[in-house]
Amino acid sequence: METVADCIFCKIVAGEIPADIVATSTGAIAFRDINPKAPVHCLVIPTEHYENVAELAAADPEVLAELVGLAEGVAMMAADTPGGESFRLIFNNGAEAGQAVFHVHGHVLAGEKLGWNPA
Ligand code: DGP
Repeated sequence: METVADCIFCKIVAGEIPADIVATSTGAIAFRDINPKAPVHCLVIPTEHYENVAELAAADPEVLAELVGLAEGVAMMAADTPGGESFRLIFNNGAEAGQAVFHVHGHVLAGEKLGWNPA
């Protein structure tokens, strides 16, 4: 499996640093964000290292679809909250868009009626 030695998310995949993993699939995992912005705030990541969502989509669209499926599963865990079955899935792509960790990750936000909607 391709990894990047100093990538914090590769270390989470490898079990070298702890994370609250809530779901897994063949090529992806979901774990709670260390700095949650909603009652449910998880990250969905591929187990293999890709820098951003565009790179992942070009290289392995099936794993990108896995990330979406995991995101839906994570959101369903909060289905009995005010947010119901709704969720937001955000990929920051590039530093100027807010990406700080360069192992592609989708932010899954759920568990409340979500505010701020720039789109
Ligand atoms: P972004 O700005 O889109 O690259 O989001 C990076 C997210 O990763 C940010 O919300 C905080 C989270 N994060 C960074 N380091 C760790 C970590 O070691 N563990 C966990 N669970 N989350 C982390």
